[in-house]
Parts: sequence; C-alpha cells; structure tokens
Amino acid sequence: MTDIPTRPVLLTGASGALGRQLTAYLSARGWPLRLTDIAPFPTPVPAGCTFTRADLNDGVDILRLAEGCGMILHFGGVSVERPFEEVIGPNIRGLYHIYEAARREGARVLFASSNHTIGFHERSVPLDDDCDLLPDGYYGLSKVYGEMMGRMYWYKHGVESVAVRIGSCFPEPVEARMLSTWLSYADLCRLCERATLAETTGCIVLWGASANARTFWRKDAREKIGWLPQDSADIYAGQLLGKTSGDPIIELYQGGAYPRMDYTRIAPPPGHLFAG
Ligand code: 15L
Repeated sequence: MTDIPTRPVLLTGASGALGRQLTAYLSARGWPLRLTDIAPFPTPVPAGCTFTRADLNDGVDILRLAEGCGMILHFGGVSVERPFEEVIGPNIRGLYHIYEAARREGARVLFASSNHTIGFHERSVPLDDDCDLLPDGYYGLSKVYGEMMGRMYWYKHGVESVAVRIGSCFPEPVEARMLSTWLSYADLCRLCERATLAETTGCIVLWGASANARTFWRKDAREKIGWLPQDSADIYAGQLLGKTSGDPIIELYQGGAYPRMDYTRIAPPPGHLFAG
C-alpha cells in the first residue's frame, strides 16, 4: 500500500471545521485534493490543492468535480438539526449526486454519517454497528438515508462506502456526554487516511469516536481499514463528569440535546428506563 492515492480525492464540505482539518492533514502529506464547498475556503488554499465553490444540489457541477477521482470524502451538507425543508436539498438530493459521481468514476465514498442516526438509543445500552437505526431528528434521518444510499449503491453498482457515525468531533470534549462520544481531529484525519488507502472496504459502518472508556459503542468494521483511535476523552473526566444538562430526556438518550429538540411526548415510550 502506498501512502499517497494515485487518483485525486474530492473533499466536500472543505470550508467547514472538519473539512479544514482534513485539508491541512492530507495536503501536508502531499495528497492530490480537490476541495469544494458552498462557502468560500476561509484561508489560502494549500499548494497542490484546488478549491471550487459548488452547491451539492447542482448535479452537473458535482459530476464535473468528481471526474477522475478515486475517493470522495463527503463532509458537505447540513451538519446539525434543521427544519426538514433545509435538510432535503444538500443531504438528500446532494447525496444522490455524490453517489452518482462515485458510480461513474468507480470511486469509493467516505460518508460523514452521525451518531444522530441512532440518537434515540438509551445511553445505558451499548450498540454494535448493526443496531437498529433510531434517528433523533430530520438531520439524523438524512444520515440514515445516506447510509442506506451507500448500501444500495454497493449492492446494485459495487460502489464501496465507509459510513462513519461521527460522535462529537471537536478540538476537545466540553461536557459529560462527550466523554463517551468525543472524536479527536487527529483520529478523524487518520481514519479518513486509512479509509482511502485501504485495498478494499466493501460497504461498512464505523463508529467515529476516540478510545473513550465510557463509550456507548462496541463492534464495527474498523479492522477492514486498519484504523484504531489513538486519543481518548478519559483525561478530561475529572473536569467534565459533573457537567450534565439536568434534563432527563437529554441525559437518557445517546443523541443528547438532539432528541430533546422539538420533543412533544409527555414521557418516553414504555420500556425506556426513564418511564415510570
Ligand atoms: C453531530 O452530528 C453534529 O454535526 C455536531 O455538531 C455535534 O452536535 C455532534 O453530532 C454531537 O452529537 O455531539
């Protein structure tokens, strides 16, 4: 395995927080990056990379950008809970454009999925990658759609996908829940590097979290790409363990504040710990 992909890598969402981290890490290693985002790239574009402003809704632009690429790191789209009408364009139609481009180019996709695909699972129950999908809002639902789109393109067209259910990818964890869900920037960058360089991946799901002792998540397909997280939220436990919300719904579910947004039930369904 070489350390530099032979074909260009398309990175969507390049101007966002995670996109900028990936750009810095991969361009420093001499990777041929094609960057794109609907927003301008906020700093000078690194040598060896190109940046093109594009809307994921524009299928022609996305197909053109992906020409000749062997990998699409798909971080573009809406990345937090938003009303349905705002999510549908970038995260549903845009995703179709990404997978069509991958099919035409014979490219692999790394899909930035989210823990909000499973946000209505209780924190007390550890999950494997094949758990029931329980999205906690329209954003999480769009990520479920993305994972299913990857499966369909794998079975129908042989397009490889690595769906990463990202926990909380920030410079450092800032509240107690993130002692379970935190993913360091460095672990994310190494994961994307491994997912791109791996000989084959098939269609797999990974939990995007660092090596946190308090994790909610267990088995996944990380051995397929040879990735192991090297960082851990554990060193922040002393300062964060007491930093909880005080809201029983937020504290019950893995998705934290997302299940609580626009929540209109009087109590959780029967069987959930909180009930009764
Ligand atoms: C996500 O999917 C979001 O993109 C991020 O902003 C955080 O809210 C994260 O999940 C989380 O659950 O902490």
